[in-house]
Amino acid sequence: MLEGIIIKGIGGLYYVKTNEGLYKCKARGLFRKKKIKPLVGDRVIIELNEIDNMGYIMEIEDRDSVLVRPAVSNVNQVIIVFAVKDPFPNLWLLDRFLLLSEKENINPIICFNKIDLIDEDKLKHINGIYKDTGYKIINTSTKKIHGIEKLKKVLKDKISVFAGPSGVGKSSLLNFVQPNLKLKIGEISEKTKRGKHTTRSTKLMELNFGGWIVDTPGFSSLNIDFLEEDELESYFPEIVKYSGNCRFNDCKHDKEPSCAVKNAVEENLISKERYNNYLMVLNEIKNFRRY
Ligand SMILES: Nc1nc2c(ncn2[C@@H]2O[C@H](COP(=O)(O)OP(=O)(O)O)[C@@H](O)[C@H]2O)c(=O)[nH]1
Ligand SMILES: [Mg+2]
Ligand SMILES: [Zn+2]
Repeated sequence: MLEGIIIKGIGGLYYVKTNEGLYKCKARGLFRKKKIKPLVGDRVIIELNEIDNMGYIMEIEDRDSVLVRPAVSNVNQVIIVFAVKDPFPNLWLLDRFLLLSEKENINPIICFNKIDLIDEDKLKHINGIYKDTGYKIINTSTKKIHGIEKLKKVLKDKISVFAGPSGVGKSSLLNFVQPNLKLKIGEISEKTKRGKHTTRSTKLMELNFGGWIVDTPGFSSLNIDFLEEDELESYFPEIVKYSGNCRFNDCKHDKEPSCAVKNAVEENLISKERYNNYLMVLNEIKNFRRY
């Protein structure tokens, strides 16, 4: 019996990293009967078969979390990487990434990369938009080598998913975190390569200072049609902070009078950008619920 973690799964075969090495494993038939599918990220107990030197997954430890896309269990955090410039930061998209992490119950960390491309005032402004969310923010640059140590500290001993649009510097950052990863820089996005290898399997990459990185373009889908109007505010930490003081219990912080959230926006306690994005998502939900 050996303990390990599933780092890759291909066609019913699972690669399990243990203290004694990497083993190709099959899942015990019992799992299939119970309709349990082992996931990358699962902590498992395996038994080795001397004859074919394969392992069998005998037990799967209870999962702390399950991310659907990419399919990984036990993810501790998602590092949402956006460039402050080139490409221009689409904060509306960033907010969607944050929404998804909140929904999946996975701690988001915002990483603003390419800070060498803007001046300090601009950086302060963009950081300020997220100040009241309470999310950890890490400013980085791979050109000026800034923030890499901070990033490493956050990644240590955790399972982290890197998410964010292409071209923001995810691969560059990871290469600085651990040079032997040798990820290709400036790779065209997965989508444009259609035809070649469209289905990339999810894989955990081990960090030599402890921890795991999920090698994937991140959340592949930013569909938010799973959101309900009533729960939306619960995914905006800074809105939750004030919504209890609205006059109406079911206040959506839109056109309602005596709204504590709108007051907080007026007093700069909630950033206008975040509030506007909240309204945009709210309207989107209202629209698709109508059909
Ligand atoms: N100015 C600047 N450019 C960067 C920085 N990090 C990455 N880049 C550049 O941004 C481009 C995209 O980087 P890449 O790591 O492939 O982005 P990915 O698509 O998110 O993995 C490359 O041309 C990198 O050289 C940075 O901190 N500052
Ligand atoms: Mg890349
Ligand atoms: Zn309100």
